[in-house]
Amino acid sequence: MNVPNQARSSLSILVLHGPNLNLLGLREPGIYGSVTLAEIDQLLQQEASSLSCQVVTLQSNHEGVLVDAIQAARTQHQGILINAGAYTHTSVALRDALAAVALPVVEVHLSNIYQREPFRHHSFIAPVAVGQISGFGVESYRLGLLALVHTLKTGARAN
Ligand code: CA2
Repeated sequence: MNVPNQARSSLSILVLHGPNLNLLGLREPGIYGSVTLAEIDQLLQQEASSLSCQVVTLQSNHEGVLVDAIQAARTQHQGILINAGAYTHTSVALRDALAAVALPVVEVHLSNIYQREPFRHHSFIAPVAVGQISGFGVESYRLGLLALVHTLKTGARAN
């Protein structure tokens, strides 16, 4: 886990990246772009600084590791920003963990999952998230963090 600017703020966000996202910038740049995951994490750290909050990032290819991180977040973080990768479309376990911790969740995707294959159109996470941002590349993460921090600071929800 990457934990800079820790002492700066009491608001802490857990950022979770799911399977294969460690390959970003290294494979298939035509679909997911040329930015690496380390660069995305760096961008989020900078954005967090300007929002006076802290982000802790974790990537895992293992569903159970992500479930453990979500469960642990209950006592360590105030919100979760998640790109669950392919687990978005398959994982009841991640959805149950997110529902159980009851922290505000924002779901993000680099690609527009609704313009892609039909099996990517369903998200198990969307029903337990405050909202979803999909299709803006790296901007999806930045916008997602902004939306999550706004939700936490104002309590704003659309419904
Ligand atoms: O668009 C997204 O952010 C996705 O969550 C990415 C997932 C995909 O399964 C979701 O449907 C949408 C895939 C991440 C795989 O990332 C790679 C990066 C480089 C090379 C290969 C895979």
